[in-house]
Amino acid sequence: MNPEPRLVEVRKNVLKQNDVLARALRERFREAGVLAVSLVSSPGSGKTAFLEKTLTLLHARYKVAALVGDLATENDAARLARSQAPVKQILTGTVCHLEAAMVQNALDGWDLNNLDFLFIENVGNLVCPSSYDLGEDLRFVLLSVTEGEDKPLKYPTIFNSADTAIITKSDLAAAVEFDEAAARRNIQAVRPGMEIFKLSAKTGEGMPAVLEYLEGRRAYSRRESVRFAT
Ligand SMILES: Nc1nc2c(ncn2[C@@H]2O[C@H](COP(=O)(O)OP(=O)(O)O)[C@@H](O)[C@H]2O)c(=O)[nH]1
Ligand SMILES: [Mg+2]
Repeated sequence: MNPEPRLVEVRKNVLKQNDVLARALRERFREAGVLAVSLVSSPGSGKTAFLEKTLTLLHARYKVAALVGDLATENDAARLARSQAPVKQILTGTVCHLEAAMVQNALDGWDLNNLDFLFIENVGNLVCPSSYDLGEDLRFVLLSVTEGEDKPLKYPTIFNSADTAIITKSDLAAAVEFDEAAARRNIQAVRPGMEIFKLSAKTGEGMPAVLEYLEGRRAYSRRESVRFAT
């Protein structure tokens, strides 16, 4: 049998190392009772806008924080910091995704016991982030009404690696003749049974349902960790 090409072997080792770190992060989040939620999408789908709204709305009742990944600039961290929540920018340079080690480093000095929700905005990309587990409890994939209903079919892996889909910029749906039924059908085709939310970070339409979902998920994972620990 031919040995594996060296590139494949190195890539497998990187992913394996990432999985080990991600598992340790997941354990830390569970012990601290924090729900870690990551966001993936193409650039410009509205991850930061959704987070700005979410952090602001949750801030009154919960301790929330965010990490935000980009190749360059601290722009998104500056936008999110307006919500008053602790925010840290992760600059990846030339790397098109976040890795568990970057999340671990960014959390250095943060007391997770002091948090209820940790949001992680991944680098805008529909390919690279799908292979990297960040230890998150929940991964949202965003699809904006302006980018075309066929994206789930073109980029199935990112939809498959996510838990929940969010259709964003619903306020622009009519202007771009967004075919919601087709988008839902395409999401279901690559990830049958996937829960889908639709919202506008601009008008706030659809936000209460997502917040309720997040609160429910946090309550559920806290109950599970208590059950697990006893
Ligand atoms: N009309 C409208 N524009 C939005 C909405 N969400 C984001 N945008 C705009 O879309 C652009 C990209 O949003 P951003 O949050 O930076 O996307 P990201 O790259 O995924 O973080 C910005 O100009 C936002 O103002 C929305 O719900 N409605
Ligand atoms: Mg952003």
